[in-house]
Amino acid sequence: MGASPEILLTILLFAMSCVWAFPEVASAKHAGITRHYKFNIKLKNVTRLCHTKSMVTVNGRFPGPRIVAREGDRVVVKVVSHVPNNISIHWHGIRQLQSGWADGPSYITQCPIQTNQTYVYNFTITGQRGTLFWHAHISWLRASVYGSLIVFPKHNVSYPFAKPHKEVTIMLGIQLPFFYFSDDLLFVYSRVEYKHFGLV
Ligand SMILES: [Cu+2]
Repeated sequence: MGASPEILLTILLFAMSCVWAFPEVASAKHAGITRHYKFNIKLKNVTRLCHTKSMVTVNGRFPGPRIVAREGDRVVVKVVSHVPNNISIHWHGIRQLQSGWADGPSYITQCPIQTNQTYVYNFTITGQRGTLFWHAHISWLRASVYGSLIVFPKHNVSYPFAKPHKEVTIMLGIQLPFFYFSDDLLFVYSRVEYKHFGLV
C-alpha cells in the first residue's frame, strides 16, 4: 500500500524547509565536485642567492602546489608531516562555513600536525571566487610553505569582467624567503611579527 497524500505532503514540506533553513548545505552538496590533494610536508634543499638551505616544503616544491577548484566544489587535502616541526595549513581567505575545524591556525582551530601524523582538511567553497593562497600557520614555517588557491566561477558562469586572454599566477613571497637565506631569519621574522602587531 502506498503512502497517503498527507504523508507525502509532510515529507515534501519538511525537505523544502530544510533547504530554506540551510541553503549553503543544500547547494554545497549538489553544486560541485570533490577535489583531492595530498600535501607531503618534507625537507628539501633549495638554492637562492648562491646559498643552499634545507627548507620545509610541500611535496618538495617551493612555492608549493597550486590548488584549483570551482565555486561550489569540495576540497579535501590530506596533509602528512615528514618533518620534525609542528605544522598546520591555513586556507587564506576561504570562508569556512560549518567547517571551522578546517581553517588551519594552530592552537586556534586545531592542534598542529606532529611528525609522522596526518590531518585531512575538508571544506566547501561557497559564494566566492578568485585567486587566494594557502600557507603554513605556525611560527616561521609560513616563510617557505605556501602556494596559490585558485577558485574559478561555476561552469557556464562568466567572470564579472571581460574574459582575459591569458591568466598567470604570480606568487609574491613577503621578503621572508630572501631573509631566509641569511642567518638572521629568526631575528628578522620576530621584527616583522612585532611590527605587524604594532609593537615596534
Ligand atoms: Cu592566512
